Parts: sequence; C-alpha cells; structure tokens
Amino acid sequence: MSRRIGIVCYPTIGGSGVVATELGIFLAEQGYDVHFISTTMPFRLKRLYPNIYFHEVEVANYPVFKHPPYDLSLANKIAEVVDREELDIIHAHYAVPHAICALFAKQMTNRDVKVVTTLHGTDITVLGIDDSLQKMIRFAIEESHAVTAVSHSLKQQTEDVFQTQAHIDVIHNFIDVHERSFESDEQLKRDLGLEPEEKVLIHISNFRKVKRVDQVVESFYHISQHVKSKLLLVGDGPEYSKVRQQVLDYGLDQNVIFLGRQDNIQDLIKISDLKLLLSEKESFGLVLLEAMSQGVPCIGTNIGGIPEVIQDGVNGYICPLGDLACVSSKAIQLLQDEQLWQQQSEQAKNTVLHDFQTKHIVKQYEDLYEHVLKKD
Ligand code: GMT
Repeated sequence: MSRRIGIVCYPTIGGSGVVATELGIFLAEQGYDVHFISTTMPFRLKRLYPNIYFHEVEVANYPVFKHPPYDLSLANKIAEVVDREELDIIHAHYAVPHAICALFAKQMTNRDVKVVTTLHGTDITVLGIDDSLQKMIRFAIEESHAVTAVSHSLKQQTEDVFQTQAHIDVIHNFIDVHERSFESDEQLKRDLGLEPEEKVLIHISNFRKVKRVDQVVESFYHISQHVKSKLLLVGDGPEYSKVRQQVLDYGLDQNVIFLGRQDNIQDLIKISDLKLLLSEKESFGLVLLEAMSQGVPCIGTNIGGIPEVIQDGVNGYICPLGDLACVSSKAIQLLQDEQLWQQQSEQAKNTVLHDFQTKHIVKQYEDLYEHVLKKD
C-alpha cells in the first residue's frame, strides 16, 4: 500500500528546504504520495510529478490581528490536508513552528496520523536557548512520534539544551549523486573573468553572522598572497554589505566576485578548487556535500556537524573556529600540491558516495516511518 506523507517545511533557499524537497521527490519516486504543505512551492520542485501535491498556506490578514497568524493558518491547513488526503504521516522540518503546528493539527483531526520531526539546527542552537520558546520546543520534541537530528552533534546539543530523555535518531543529510558531470565549464570561467591558471575558492551561504563570511574573506586575503586565486561569494543576507566593504578595505575587489543568490550552484562549484565554510554554528553544512559531490575538497571549522562530513586530511581539512592561520596554511598547501588535491578530490566524491547518498539515507527515513506507523 502506498503511504501518504505530508511534508511541512520552509521551501525557500536554505538547506532544510532543499533536504525536505529532495526527500519528497525521492519518496514520490519510490511510490509514496507526497503532500507539501507550505507558503510557496518548494524551489527545487521544477517539474511535474503525478504523486506530488502542493498545498499552499494562505495567511489571513484581518485588521483585528496585529500580526498575521501564520502558525494558526498552517495548523489549520495541515489538519485539512490530513483529513482530506488521509495522510499517514506528517514530517515536520523544524520544531518551531512546523512540529508544533503538526501536533496541533493532529488534535483537530480524527485520524491516527503520526508526527515525525526533523531538527535542522537553528531551532535548537538559536531558538532553543531563547526562554520564550524553550518550553514549546521541548514539547514538540517530546510529543512527536519520532524525532531526527541531522548530525550527532545536533542530537547531543538537543539533549544538553533540553535535558530531554526523548529518543532522537540521527539521520544525516544527503545528496543525489546521479546526473553529476564533473566537467568544468570553461566558458563560465571566462565569463566570470577567471584566468585559466587561477585557483578558485568558493563560499556559499545566507550571509548570517554565524557563517563568519568576514573570516572567509580574511583567510582568502592571506591565501591570495601565495596562490594566484579568486574567491566566489555566493548568497545574500544580513552581513552582505559589511563583507562588501571589507573586501574594498582589503583591496580585494578585483579578486572577490560577489554573485548574490544563485539557484544553479552546481555550475559554480564545478569551476571551483576549494570550498570554505568557517561557521561558528552549523548543524550539518549541506553545502559541503554539494561541493564534495563534485570533487571539491572543503575546509571547515570544528563546529557542530562539520567534522561529521569533512574528514581532516582526507577530503579536506578541519580548523579550530577563528584559527585563520590554520585555514590559510591548509588552503595554500592543498592548492599548491596537485597530487594532494587530486587525492582529496577523489576522497570527497567517495565520502558522498559511501556515506551521504540519497537512496541510502532516505531508506533510513522510510524505515523510521514504518516504525512509527506500528506505534499506538
Ligand atoms: O544555515 C542556515 O542558516 C540555514 C538552515 C536551514 O534552515 O536550512 O540550515 C540548517 O539546516 C541545514 C539542513 O539540515 C544544515 O545543513 C545547516 O547546517 C543548518 N544551519 C545551521 O545549523 C546554522
């Protein structure tokens, strides 16, 4: 019998939206009926799938409300979809507000629908330490029929922050390795003004403070003194203007290319030699998988889930947070040693293939769904 799964997520650009959407697509390909419940169509959902449905949450904005009640509209929509589409499972990505709304929706329906919650990071590492939300997040974790975290580190932090005994399964993020071509687009390099002999470093993020993009620029400043190179900065967010100014202050404006938000990051990764992710908080770092799947080694901080993806000295390097001397020396070593780079590039692809392939990881979610469906 085909299972009917509702997926509640933030569909906009961001790792959790990507993971939720790719999960839905893969489940649909396995024969599940998948119902996305969200404000806008998930951005990676680019073609029609006969068994993927999208239910838009419309937020009522009456003058009586000071703030439009998004969470209530979402809960109501989830309940409506559970009843009408006879859902078996609601898979909520993020404890607040999605898991809370799913649990509330469950109360409104007569169906024995199960709630699976996936923690992605910010709900624990940022919201979890906010007193005004802590009780509610603990409730979401303890009342869900199953809870998953995207890394061992996030599971540990959740247990520490909430002092909860709730069982949490670690299911890592994943990436589809099919249809990957490793050929670098020489025309794109020319279009971006990259010289053939120049090394290309890349950083992709939402430019939140936690991403420490300023430290990426500072590390690049040192690297560029030793290696003819350029830095691609992909994304936009609160720190963007500050980082632009920093690039000017360092006299790096000819060497740093700001690309803003981009959908097709794979094309940019393919022309890159090294990826930097120097965050102070990062439950997993999905962009690392995007890079490694194309054979691009990564340097990351020893923070959160990053060391669960980068194996130091194997497929990249791990440096202590804020240790920019470590970042630049490792980067220079890697970019100057072609043989070492080739080895790490191969290892990066192998890591993704062995540990983070969609079909292996999604199987863990499928097993979890079957497990919760047997629960009372
Ligand atoms: O990193 C962000 O600010 C975006 C956030 C999101 O909602 O997508 O990312 C979180 O979830 C991703 C998918 O599981 C993880 O790969 C990111 O590491 C995690 N971000 C943080 O923990 C800061």
